[in-house]
Amino acid sequence: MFPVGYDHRSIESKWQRRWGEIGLYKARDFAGKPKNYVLIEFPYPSGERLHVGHGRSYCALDALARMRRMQGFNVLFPFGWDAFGLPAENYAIKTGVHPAVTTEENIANAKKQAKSWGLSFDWSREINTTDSDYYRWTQWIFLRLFKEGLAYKAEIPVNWCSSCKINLANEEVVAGACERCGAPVRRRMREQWMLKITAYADRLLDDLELVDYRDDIKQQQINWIGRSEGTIIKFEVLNPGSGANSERLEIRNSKLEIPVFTTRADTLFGVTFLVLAPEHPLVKKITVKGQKKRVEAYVAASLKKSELQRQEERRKKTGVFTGAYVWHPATGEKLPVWVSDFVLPSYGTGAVMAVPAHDQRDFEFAKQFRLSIKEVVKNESGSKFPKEAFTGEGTLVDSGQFSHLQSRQAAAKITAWLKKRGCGEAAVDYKLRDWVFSRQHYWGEPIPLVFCKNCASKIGGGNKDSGTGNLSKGERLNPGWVPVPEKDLPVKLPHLEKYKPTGTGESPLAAAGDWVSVECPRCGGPARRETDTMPNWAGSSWYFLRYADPHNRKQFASSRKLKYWLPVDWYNGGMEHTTLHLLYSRFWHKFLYDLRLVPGPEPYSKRTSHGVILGPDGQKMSKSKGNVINPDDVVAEFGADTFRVYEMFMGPFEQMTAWDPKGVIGVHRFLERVWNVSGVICKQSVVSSDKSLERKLHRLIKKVEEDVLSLKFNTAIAAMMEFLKEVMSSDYRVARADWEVFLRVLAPFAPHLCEELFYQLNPKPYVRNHKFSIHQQPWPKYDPRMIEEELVTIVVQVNGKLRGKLEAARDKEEEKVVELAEKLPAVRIQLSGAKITKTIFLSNKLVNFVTR
Ligand code: ANZ
Ligand code: ZN
Repeated sequence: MFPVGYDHRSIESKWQRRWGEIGLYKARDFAGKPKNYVLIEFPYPSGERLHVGHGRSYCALDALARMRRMQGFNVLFPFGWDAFGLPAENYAIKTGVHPAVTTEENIANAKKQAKSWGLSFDWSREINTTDSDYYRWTQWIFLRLFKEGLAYKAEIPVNWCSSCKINLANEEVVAGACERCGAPVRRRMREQWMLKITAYADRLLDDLELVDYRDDIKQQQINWIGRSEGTIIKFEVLNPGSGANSERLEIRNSKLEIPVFTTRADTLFGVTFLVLAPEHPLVKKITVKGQKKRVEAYVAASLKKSELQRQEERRKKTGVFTGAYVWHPATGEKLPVWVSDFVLPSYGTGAVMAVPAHDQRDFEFAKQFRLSIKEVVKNESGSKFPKEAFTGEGTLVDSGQFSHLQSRQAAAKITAWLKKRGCGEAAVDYKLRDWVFSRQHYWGEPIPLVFCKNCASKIGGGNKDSGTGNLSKGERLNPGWVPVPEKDLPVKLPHLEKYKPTGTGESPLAAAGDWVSVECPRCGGPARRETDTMPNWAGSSWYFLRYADPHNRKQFASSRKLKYWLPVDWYNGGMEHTTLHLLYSRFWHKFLYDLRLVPGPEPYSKRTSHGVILGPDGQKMSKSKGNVINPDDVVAEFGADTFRVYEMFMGPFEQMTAWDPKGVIGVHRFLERVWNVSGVICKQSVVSSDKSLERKLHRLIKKVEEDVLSLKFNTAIAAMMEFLKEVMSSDYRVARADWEVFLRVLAPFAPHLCEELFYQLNPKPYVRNHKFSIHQQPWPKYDPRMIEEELVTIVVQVNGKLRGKLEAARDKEEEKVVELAEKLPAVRIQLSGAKITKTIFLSNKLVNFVTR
């Protein structure tokens, strides 16, 4: 009866079909069991298909999901496609086929792959972010953000690749160059939609305490948010060319001020000039006539540089004088205002008070342009001033009433003093920037807003009678921008044949005249749709919510279902997504939480990341190096179970590991051996297992369970391999029932093989019940008493004469047993004064001391 060889081909397709037919992995809403939501990052369906890196995350979390089901949890383990965005668009551009077509094809192919791996996804909940039934809710959430005043248009620099002729997202700029073509990236100013994620900065930081993320992942979130405490100080601008006191008064009334952000208010008396970022809006306003040309040329040149280039510490400082001056708020001195690209527009206020004696960049700048340097902080040790800036803290000098104070205390006092005079206050600044939420690409969710000139003029004119009272915060913040009514969602992405980037920097949608012209939903007048689309981060910012209720047409998900399934119990994904994606989705979730639309403040209870898989040569896998392992080949040759087990066995889950083809063969042999051993056990009739094997089995159950929950899939598998060896070397002294326990432990890892072998051993329940499966059997319980170490009695002799006995754990190391033996009272007496010449040790049996 028993088939001769392990034929993965027939087994795997057979069981996959059956599991699909009986809906084995369907998650049931409100089932009366504890829920467990296991989530993996959903993939981009690119032309490259799924690779072994996807396999690592999917197979491991699949084993977890399967074990959790056997442990009695109602598991939600869903899957879907993050199908908008650049990868899909790039692929379409490369192949010349419309992204809608290639996306569908790519999904079909990747789905076939994922299915061939035997993953236990609940396919009935599959989602696709490009499906208008899905993105209607992405648009809906955006509109809620807009209405709450968390979306605004701003003129900001965008990264322009002059070779690809497109605007690049920051993450597509690598070391100042375009990620795809390598050409240098220029910065251009453009109006973009922004989302005010900074309004949530503190909560995104503080609530990290509520979650169990791996330490380095938490740290990345903290660094990215980059909270820093300091002072904003306002410097008043003098009228250009002025100097006389009478004119100073005049300007007092004009109130042109330059706010700066500093973490070192204690150095206020050392400020000798101010520096603005080239992008600073005040540059144009304050530059005097005579300096205009020079300043404009400098600003144009710096826009060509990337942020990274600008921050390079060792670069020679460049800059230009605006001709304008500010007053020092404490000393009343006139300070020149310069422009330099080492000041970034996106940090602090985009302007700095330069303290060359105590800031190295300011120091270099002052040297370069012969500006004055004034020392105001001293410290006996550590100062190399005037060779370089002294950046440490110390005692204040030449600082008026604040002299002799220590830095920290001085900073607080100076801040309070400034506040009293209305020219400064304590401030917190974040590295985190608001989220640039528009892209000039075709393949994305349309932003559901229209622009109406008529409405703009009503709001802009400040006419109180025009009924601005019923406007949302968003409309008041963005005059003329009118949301598409919720009942008209989704705003479907029109089918365009010209989907390639236009070369002008505008979205291809701008050319779709019919689609762009609409009636204003507010006043009925002529209006234009927003033609920018959402970034590829949008759809993934809330997809885990949709899985709770993927077919809902009235809401993004029902609150009862959200309450049942959320938060995600365990989320795994790539290390490259542990900053932005995690922050963005946590931000959206918190926003929805504030609207009482989701049950808790955090979306994911636990977050882990898998290590990258390298090619067999230890290099990053890439087509050009020819070291790419195609999972389809592995599955075809060795089967999905081998692929799965190898993906988990190859090394510690969280570490970078090289693919080893020999390792794959080793895993395949292991599974073959499982097959063969099962054949032997099927034929024999051992009623009760060898005691020591039975103990080992119990230990195995415990170990696998613990290892899976702590991401040690590799050691769990090693323990199963070890157990199998023991079975073979102990002459198969395993009862059928115990062997079935072993199969149940292995089932989450090699689901097809174990299902088949379980069936071979127990065909009846399968025949009787079409829905019967090993994957529905309970996870075996280990007996704690069986885990305890087994004790053996060891005889202790001195010169061959029995002097005592001791109990020790089986297989205890020689060294330890001998130590115990020496301590037995009778033995001690015999050994006192004698010299041991030899110690004979028989494992688990005897110790014999030979003396002279
Ligand atoms: C005066 C000063 C004196 C500063 C001194 C430092 C030392 P962190 O700690 O990273 O938050 N700064 C502020 N805005 C900037 C911008 N847009 N581009 C470049 N530099 C900027 O950094 C805060 C410090 O970075 C601020 O404190 C400011 O320089 C500079 F002895 O102000 B400091
Ligand atoms: Zn209107």
